[in-house]
Amino acid sequence: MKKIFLILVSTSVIGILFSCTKTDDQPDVIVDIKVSKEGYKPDKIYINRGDVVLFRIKAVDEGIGDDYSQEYYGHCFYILPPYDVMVKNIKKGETKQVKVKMVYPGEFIFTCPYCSGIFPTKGIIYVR
Ligand SMILES: [Cu+2]
Repeated sequence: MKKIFLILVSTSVIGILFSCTKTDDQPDVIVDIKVSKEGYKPDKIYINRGDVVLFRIKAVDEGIGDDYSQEYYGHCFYILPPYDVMVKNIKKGETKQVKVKMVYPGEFIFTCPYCSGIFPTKGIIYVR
């Protein structure tokens, strides 16, 4: 009996540790974001905790470059931990999407790791 309990507890702990906030659930909200060298529009996003959000990120310029033979090109959309959600290499004119269950309350920065050192590609998601 004790053993079964321990197994149950440990598997659920592992489940929590490795649970990803990315999801295949139906979205509650759709958020369209444009990214360019001028930053993200919008750069402030307000979400209700627990909502499944479909982020659709469109790059309106070439970001760090349009040489698609390179490992890094275009823009990114990265929500910092604990979300830790990354959408890489969005080409000019392209829209990429990701669905995230917003389980953690607070303020979370999203950014483009490629170009945020040069351009103001940074924003905040408020989850409450
Ligand atoms: Cu960028």
